[in-house]
Amino acid sequence: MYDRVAQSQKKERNGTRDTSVHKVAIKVYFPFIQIGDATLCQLLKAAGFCSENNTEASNMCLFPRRAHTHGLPPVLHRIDREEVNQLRFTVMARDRGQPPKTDKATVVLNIKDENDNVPSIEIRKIGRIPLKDGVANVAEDVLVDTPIALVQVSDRDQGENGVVTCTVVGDVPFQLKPASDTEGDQNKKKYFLHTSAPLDYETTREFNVVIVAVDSGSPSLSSNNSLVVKVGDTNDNPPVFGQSVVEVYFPENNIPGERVATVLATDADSGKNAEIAYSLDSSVMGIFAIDPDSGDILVNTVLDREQTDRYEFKVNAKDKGIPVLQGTTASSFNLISTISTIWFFCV
Ligand SMILES: [Ca+2]
Ligand SMILES: [Ca+2]
Ligand SMILES: [Ca+2]
Ligand SMILES: [Ca+2]
Repeated sequence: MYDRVAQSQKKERNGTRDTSVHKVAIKVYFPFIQIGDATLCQLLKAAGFCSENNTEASNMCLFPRRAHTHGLPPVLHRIDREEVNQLRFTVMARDRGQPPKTDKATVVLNIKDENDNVPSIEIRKIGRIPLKDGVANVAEDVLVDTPIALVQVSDRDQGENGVVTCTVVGDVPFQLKPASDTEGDQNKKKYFLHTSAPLDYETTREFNVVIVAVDSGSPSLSSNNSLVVKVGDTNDNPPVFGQSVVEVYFPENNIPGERVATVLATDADSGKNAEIAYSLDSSVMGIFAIDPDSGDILVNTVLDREQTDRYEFKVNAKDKGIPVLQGTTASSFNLISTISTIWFFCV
């Protein structure tokens, strides 16, 4: 689209209007420099005014050069305001008298904007949060309100057509906050994507964060971009025994090395954070032993009820995370050995 700001001025010569404009050749000039048809057409073609297909210079240009053309000629090529927002040139009219008389006027075409560009959304790495190929890795123990990515939105259109509003879609623990309090270029805005609630790897390991940008054009245009947030595990869960107390009945006069019982603890974390090593109280070392991996409790000696009929000790379960977490504080693991029975507790 275009506006005519100025058009050919009517010219009076020697006080008398020259009405003999029957066969007027029109040539178009860029300011200051008169150029030939070919160059002109190249320039206009670059500006979007010329037909791509017609190789005849005189027919390629915005002005078809028909001598009787009046007013603004048709535009032969789609104009993109985002490429050229104003075109200023000189139109010259020349009659075919001898000697020819000429006149010229400057024409300025201001291209009106249409809302023909959707907002663009870029999501970039920020700080120490790794972000690559649209995937950010965020540890579950980040504080609420931690910025995890930079979001840049822009719109090539003008005015309201380029004013963009940006939001996070859906129920995810993330929100956008403007990167700056000051009102800058409305067509380009920066936001930080923040965490808005605690993350928990054990509950949700991955979020697909969809960001939608809508411009204020009429009708408005929108676009979206997304970021996958992978929540990383941290060692925030201690091992937990399935039973707080285990009771075992075990015969005396046993064979040394026999398995008394097996204890089992679980850990909600992953990897090393969930690998468990079992150990016994030092008070019963030598009498009992435990396999650190399997939790099998073995008796190393021959138990004699008349000597000791009850053993109480704690079993510890520690994970291999950093820092190491241990079984809960209610850790009174009791092994009670009666004459022929053992029962014990796990926590
Ligand atoms: Ca737009
Ligand atoms: Ca536009
Ligand atoms: Ca753990
Ligand atoms: Ca964890």
